[in-house]
Amino acid sequence: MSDTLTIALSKGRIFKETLPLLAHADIYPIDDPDKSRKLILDTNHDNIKLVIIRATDVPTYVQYGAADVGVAGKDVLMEHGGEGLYEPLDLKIAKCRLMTAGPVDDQPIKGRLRVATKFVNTAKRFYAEKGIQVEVIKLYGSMELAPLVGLADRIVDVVDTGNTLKANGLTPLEHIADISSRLVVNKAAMKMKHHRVKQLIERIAEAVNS
Ligand code: PRT
Ligand code: MG
Repeated sequence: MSDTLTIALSKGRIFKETLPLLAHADIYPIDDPDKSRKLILDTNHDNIKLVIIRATDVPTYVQYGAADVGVAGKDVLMEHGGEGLYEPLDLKIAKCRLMTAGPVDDQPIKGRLRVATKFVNTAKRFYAEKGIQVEVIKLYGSMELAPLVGLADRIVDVVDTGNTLKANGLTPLEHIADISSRLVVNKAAMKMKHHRVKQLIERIAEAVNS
């Protein structure tokens, strides 16, 4: 392990909403990920780097120690599982709800319920706990389309305003979990870089609570 502290973030809302929290820890990226093609961003500290990756890849990078610390949605963490990770802090950013949804004009469903989602493990767990037999169909995006074209009866997706569901003739049905983004830490880094990681967690916690 080097003396560099690597922080994994995804572009978009998580990056934007994490910036003020990092600023409170006196960490500022030098490059703007929307303008730069760099995947590793320098910061105002020589020994702190930001890696910019897909939201769903953040737990993997942190689990394997390719990043020491990361920010990931609870939806992504529920789906990935907690192996190799600590989850010390709720950042209370990028809030939404994980829901099931279906057509507004729902028809009685014949046979086994078909559920389209990128959250395959979470969906299976949710319906299994309710004792409902489902066929889960893995998608990588635009889940809202699946019921419209007869691919599925239900979707499992994160919902914020609900506008995307509404625009596609869908309505939220069951609440699975309240979602916000979490700070995750590689278990080995928590030991080997204890002082720096602890300090970072404390500064970010202060920012969250202010
Ligand atoms: O976009 P990409 O495929 O790379 O990955 P991603 O969609 O997982 O990443 P990103 O950056 O879009 O989301 C990162 C995290 O933000 C998610 O893991 C969630 O924890 C959180 N988050 C908060 C959301 C939303 N709000 C949200 N509204 N993630 C996605 N959405 C989607 C929603 O599914 C819908 O399709 O945005 C669309 C608009 O939502 P409505 O309900 O406001 O219409
Ligand atoms: Mg997205």
